[in-house]
Amino acid sequence: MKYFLYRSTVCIICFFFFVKSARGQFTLVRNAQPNSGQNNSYILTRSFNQGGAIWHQNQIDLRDPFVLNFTINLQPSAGESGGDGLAFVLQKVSANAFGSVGSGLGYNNLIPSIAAEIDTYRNHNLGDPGFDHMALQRNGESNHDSNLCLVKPVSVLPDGTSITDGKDHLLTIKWTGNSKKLEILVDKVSRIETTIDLIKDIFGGESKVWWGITATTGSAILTQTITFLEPCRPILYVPDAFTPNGDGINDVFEIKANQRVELNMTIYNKWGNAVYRMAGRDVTWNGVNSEPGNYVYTVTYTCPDIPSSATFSKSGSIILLQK
Ligand SMILES: [Ca+2]
Ligand SMILES: [Ca+2]
Repeated sequence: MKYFLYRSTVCIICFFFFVKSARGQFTLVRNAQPNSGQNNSYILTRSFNQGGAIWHQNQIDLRDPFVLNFTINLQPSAGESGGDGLAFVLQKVSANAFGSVGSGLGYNNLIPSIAAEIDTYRNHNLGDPGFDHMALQRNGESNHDSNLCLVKPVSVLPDGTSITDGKDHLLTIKWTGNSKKLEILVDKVSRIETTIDLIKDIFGGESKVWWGITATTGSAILTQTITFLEPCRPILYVPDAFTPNGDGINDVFEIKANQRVELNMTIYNKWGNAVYRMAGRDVTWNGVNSEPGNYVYTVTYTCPDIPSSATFSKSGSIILLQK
């Protein structure tokens, strides 16, 4: 049983490292600069024909669920609408990838990749509609008439007004991991929702990818400021056995997470009957009055502190060993 305890201890150390490294470690590309005085805030463009990108230094694993939140602020020059815009991108090209400035929004020609673009400048040759739009594009193709356009353009803001208003807006990326649902929200309102096997169909079986934001200008100016907020990237650590014999080692079945989560756990016996339920920020089962043998747990969980958090789920088997 020492093995289980040891593994738990290592994982607890992992939690803190993971949480610490989840923010503030971006590689800045081309014109991207820190937004001085603001934590985790970057200005990607501020003049004509610029391009900037921020890529997190740690790849994200698409087998795990996550919710990423950014504040985006697109400020045009006085009296102008501004261009070109930005994109949230997952890519497998490099840690400092960049396409080109102008209409490609910095994600064009990145293969393999998937990009949720926020496009504020109409390019007729790329099928752009006449309003600020969001679309989901595959493999660096910016043209919405291409079959690499996975979700056709919709207005960025739910009310159809322009996002180049110099105000802060919340951009949320939700990925459910195993159930393969990708959702993009703006100001907590869903704009794109699709089911897609990112690992198999986009990244050729690779689950770890670079993630970040690209932004460009061309003949119009936008000051594009991106601030990365605390993410919801819960990883659960669940033992696969416990020994409720009172010796102080692995006496209790306990689910831990790498960040603050709300958990809702149910334990089932081998006949599929629920024998125990517990909800809260820590969930445990002491196995008292239960026979040794195989059990199954299911747990749903969410990040209570993170805007637009999703509810995730996980299940597996547990062995209650002889007392
Ligand atoms: Ca455009
Ligand atoms: Ca477009």
